[in-house]
Amino acid sequence: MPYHYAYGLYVYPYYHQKVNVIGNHVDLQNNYYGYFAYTYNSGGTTPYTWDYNNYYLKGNGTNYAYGPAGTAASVQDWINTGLPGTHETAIPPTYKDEAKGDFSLNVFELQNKVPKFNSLHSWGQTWNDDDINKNDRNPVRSDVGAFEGYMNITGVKSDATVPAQVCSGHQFEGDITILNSYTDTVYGFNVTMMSDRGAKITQAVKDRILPGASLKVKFDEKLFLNEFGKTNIMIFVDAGDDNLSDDTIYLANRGIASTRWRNVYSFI
Ligand SMILES: [Ca+2]
Ligand SMILES: [Ca+2]
Repeated sequence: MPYHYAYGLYVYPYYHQKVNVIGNHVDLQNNYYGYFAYTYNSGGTTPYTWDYNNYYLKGNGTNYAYGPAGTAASVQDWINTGLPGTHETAIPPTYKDEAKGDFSLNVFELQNKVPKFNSLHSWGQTWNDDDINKNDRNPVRSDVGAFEGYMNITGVKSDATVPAQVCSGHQFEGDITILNSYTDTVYGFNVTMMSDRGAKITQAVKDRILPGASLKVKFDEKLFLNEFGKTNIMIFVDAGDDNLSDDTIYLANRGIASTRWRNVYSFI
């Protein structure tokens, strides 16, 4: 294909005043010219919300993007033109089953990332609530690409205990063991511990956890418990994943709140 020109996101709305190009995945390989983004609008950059797209550009003779704010030869150049937002990425994809034509993405960095945007249409349908197969999107932040994938991290247990008597100023040392229930390595998400008295500490998990592996995370900071009496503490995976029901470990002292609570410590 010595003179093959391939277009990724070719969007030529010309006079349209509202243009959303959000959350797409582009794979352009081995082309003479790989036009990964190509757009024009007579209103300049103003009509666009163009962000959260991922571009995989490999083996092209020339990578090229064109828009009202200028041209670009790489994804970073493209961001630098100022037309797109700063969440455009160039993350290599792993597909679920490329040989069988299943191009669902198995990439943690592209999971649950795209925030909801209001529909531009006047007839009031909701925006981006389902994927190309009519499967539900994550209701808060959806995946990049046409297919919504299921990404899950599980809170397994905590070895921490809440003492029976909490004095004002007690410093609680928290930990949580988490399980990577997803098919790609996970990292860079948050864990949080908080009491029902208002104290809260959030910490990023920087270590990489392989699929199926567990990690015990200790909180660097301690939770200050300032009030005497029954204290409930929750420690949870704070990752905005696709299953929020398996994130939280509940700890309590001086009484058991309900049978729904796991790892409850009673010191009556
Ligand atoms: Ca997802
Ligand atoms: Ca989860």
